[in-house]
Amino acid sequence: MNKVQIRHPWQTAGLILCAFILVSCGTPPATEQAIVLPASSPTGEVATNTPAPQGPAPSMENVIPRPVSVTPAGGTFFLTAGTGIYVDPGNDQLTAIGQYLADHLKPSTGFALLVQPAAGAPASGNIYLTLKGADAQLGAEGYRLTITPDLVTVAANQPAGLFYGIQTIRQLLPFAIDSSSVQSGPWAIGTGTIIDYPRFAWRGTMLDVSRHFFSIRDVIRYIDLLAYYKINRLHLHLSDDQGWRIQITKWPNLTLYGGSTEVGGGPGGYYSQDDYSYLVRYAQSRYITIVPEIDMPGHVTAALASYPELNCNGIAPQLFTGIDVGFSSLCINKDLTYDFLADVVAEIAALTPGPFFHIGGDEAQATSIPDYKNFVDRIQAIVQQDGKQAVGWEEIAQTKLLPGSIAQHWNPGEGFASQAVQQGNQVIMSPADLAYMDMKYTPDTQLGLDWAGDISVQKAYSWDPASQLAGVNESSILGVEAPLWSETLLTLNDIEYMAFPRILGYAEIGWTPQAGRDWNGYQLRLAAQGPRLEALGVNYFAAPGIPWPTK
Ligand code: TNX
Repeated sequence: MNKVQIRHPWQTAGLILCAFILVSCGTPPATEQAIVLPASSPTGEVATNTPAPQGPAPSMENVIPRPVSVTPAGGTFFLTAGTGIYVDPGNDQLTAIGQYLADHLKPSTGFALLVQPAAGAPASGNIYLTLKGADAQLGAEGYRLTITPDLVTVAANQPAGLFYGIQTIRQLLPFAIDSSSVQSGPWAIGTGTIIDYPRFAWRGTMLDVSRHFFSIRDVIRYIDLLAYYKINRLHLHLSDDQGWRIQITKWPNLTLYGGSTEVGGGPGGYYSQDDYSYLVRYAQSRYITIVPEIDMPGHVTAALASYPELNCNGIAPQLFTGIDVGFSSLCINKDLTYDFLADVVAEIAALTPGPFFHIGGDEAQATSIPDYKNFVDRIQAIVQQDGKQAVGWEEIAQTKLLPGSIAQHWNPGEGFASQAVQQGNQVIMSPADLAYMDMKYTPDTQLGLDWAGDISVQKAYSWDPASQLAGVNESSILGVEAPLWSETLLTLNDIEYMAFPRILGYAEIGWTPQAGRDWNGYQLRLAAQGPRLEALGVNYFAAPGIPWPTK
């Protein structure tokens, strides 16, 4: 391993920042694996009714994100080999959700629970997922979970609510439920009622697959972990100076050449359009919307190196494997730039069912302000023509935003996001000094950067998105996103270490009403998640000071 010192210029905050990063070879390219979604039908034999085992259920108070309301009743429901999962008839989405639950319960219980249609509440001993009888108060993503000694019922207005109710059920079972091998049980769930719905519509995280490339296998593992905590947006940073990671059929060199390396000079990689579609579908099956980002007009060396004609002077720069920012720009006054972008946006938009397209827009120090404004006007129009809402880092709010465009606040030293609100647009909150998961936990953390300061687990949790920026309050906030930049991250293990456990806190900030959150209670709930993360094999940072039961 080489130890490399790199300068990170910081124009907007007026700071010069330094970072040490460890560089070695990168992750393998993604195109080779064929990953199969979980089986769509149960494979096991019909379960027989076994006598209910006895044993304690975990506290209902330990769910993360903390539900809106929890009312324990003091009894117990036992999941047994005879438990069936019943869903409303004639709805494929509900059958798939039921099967997802069965698939997740099978490895540790050894039970092959059957998913079956039911016109009404099933007999005693079963789980019932229904779109009937939910209150309007639950909205599109909320659920009501009712557990009696006889029945577990999740009622929601939309399938998403049932999916989130299932995540809660998983967390109400003993932590061994998350083990990948058969455990002895008993599988007890405390009785009571949970009423739950999210504070914000956007509960996201961003993964930078450009600075270092991560395989489809890595990303779907991450998606599965995000779903457990009810995160519903995965923003993929698909291009930057160091690498272009998504195939564009009309511009093949973007990936063939522009995707061929990464920070530190490793082999890079890219997603074929089939790979990307697979990821999108996989995320969809976990109620997660993929938000693709092509960063522009800066952060474009990989593109400029792949096509000389995109450069104002017609000369391609070298590929870039360092971590400086703010030095590259598309050629703003060339028509070809917009032909190129029209192709890129059209191809990605066609592969992306979600309504969002992220245009980057950050750190465009190599673009003049008038050029920047002109550029953002034109790219917003292109994105809208392809039927998507533009999302951009908050610098885009210096320009006239189209209705529906969204600004992402990241720079604690700037107030651009409030300009978006003044224009009637919404904001996603990702303040770097609180929400950047690539910041070190402590000065001793080996991975990560620290230009925005260290972010302890407590600091990551203890902020309210609605009291960060003057003029940006609850109603103008679409939600919260925790970005994970990958300058120093080479493997899935690295991703997990920086994201976990901080991301549980971000999930709760996005979901739970502010009045329902406090650090003292959260610490205890987080501690109780430790054994779950271990059962899931997550390489999390066991932050000192948290009362982890197993440490
Ligand atoms: C700033 S935040 C960046 C990224 C870097 C990150 C490292 C933002 C919109 N741009 O280009 O990767 O810092 O923490």
